Amino acid sequence: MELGMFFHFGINTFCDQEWGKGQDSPQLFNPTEFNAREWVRTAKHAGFAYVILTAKHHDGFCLWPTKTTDYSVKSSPWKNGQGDVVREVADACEQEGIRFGVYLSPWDLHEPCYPDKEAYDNFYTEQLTELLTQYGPLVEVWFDGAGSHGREYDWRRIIGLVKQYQPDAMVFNMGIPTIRWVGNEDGVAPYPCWNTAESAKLSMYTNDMATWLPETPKWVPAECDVPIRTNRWFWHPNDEHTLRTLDNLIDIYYRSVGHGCNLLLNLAPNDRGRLDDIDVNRLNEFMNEIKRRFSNPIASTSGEGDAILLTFETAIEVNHVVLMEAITEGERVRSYVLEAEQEGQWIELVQGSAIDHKKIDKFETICTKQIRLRVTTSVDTAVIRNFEAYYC
Ligand code: FUL
Repeated sequence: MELGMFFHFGINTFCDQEWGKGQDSPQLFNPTEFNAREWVRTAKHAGFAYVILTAKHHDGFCLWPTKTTDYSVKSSPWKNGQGDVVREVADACEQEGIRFGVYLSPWDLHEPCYPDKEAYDNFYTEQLTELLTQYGPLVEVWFDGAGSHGREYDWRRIIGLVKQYQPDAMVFNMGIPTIRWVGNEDGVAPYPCWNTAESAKLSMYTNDMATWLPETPKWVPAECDVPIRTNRWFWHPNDEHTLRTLDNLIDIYYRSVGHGCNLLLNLAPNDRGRLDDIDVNRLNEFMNEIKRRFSNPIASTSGEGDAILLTFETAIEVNHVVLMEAITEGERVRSYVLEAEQEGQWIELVQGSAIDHKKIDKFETICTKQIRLRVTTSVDTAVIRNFEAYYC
């Protein structure tokens, strides 16, 4: 899917803070111009395929009227306690034809039973069941490891519920994950970033590795999460200066999607329940530039085997190649080179290892009539579903 949009919204939005302690009054929650359709349209318009909403962050405040606690929208003045943020965002996603997922923090600073492992497992699984059963198909369930260092939850039961009610949902980084954390909050993947792994970091705040249950599949692609305002997942007043630059976002794209991973970019709705214009404008500027660069290939092809040629009508300037492997067959390519033909000679442009779902290679502009992909190591016949050249 390549592109997902994260929305961090909750009691923190009204308190100028990132991590509430679970003591902020629900009375503060009052997004008077709340507009889920606008959030989702913004994501859709920018070309994003899915949305993840923080149904409950570490402070324990629930954005849906859960039966498990009063610490929720039910106790807020918003819509006289009759509102449901999760419902509105889920419905907007359905209307816009974009997929929807939820973040439910295991760490809960409000819930009095949190220290009692068994009681909290019951509480948490009840919350999760509400989310899994009442809001339509979910694309992903985001289990955040922050704050849970050293804590064992009943993962077998938790994952059992996901499998029972949302068997197609991706599971993020905990229990029996199907998608893993890339290991930083900068939105960038190392290269190569293979889709197979046996572990990943638990969170930003510890060097511990997440303890995955033994039946975790080895195929656990990485998701690169990053906020559009540096180090700000939630909205804060007067911090427009933290908005990432266009160049920074483009670099993030090359190093996440361009390294074969999913990018999960966070936009933080403000205390009126709207997106700030400057964030939306920067997002559109960013995605317009990506579309400008990568919508019109000079030529494209596909094929199988050790050498694939991409031939142009006449000699032309080229400075990018986008490769895509048919990863339904696995990541077979282990190393490759790209070469351009000039006066009968093959000149090396790039050496790479993983191609995976997508690899974006950028190189010095060269004028050529043809480019060749040579797969130098592979574990089986390379299946290249797309090989495109661009001049950006
Ligand atoms: C982290 C959290 O502590 C941050 O607040 C944020 O939710 C980020 C996506 O994950 O672990």
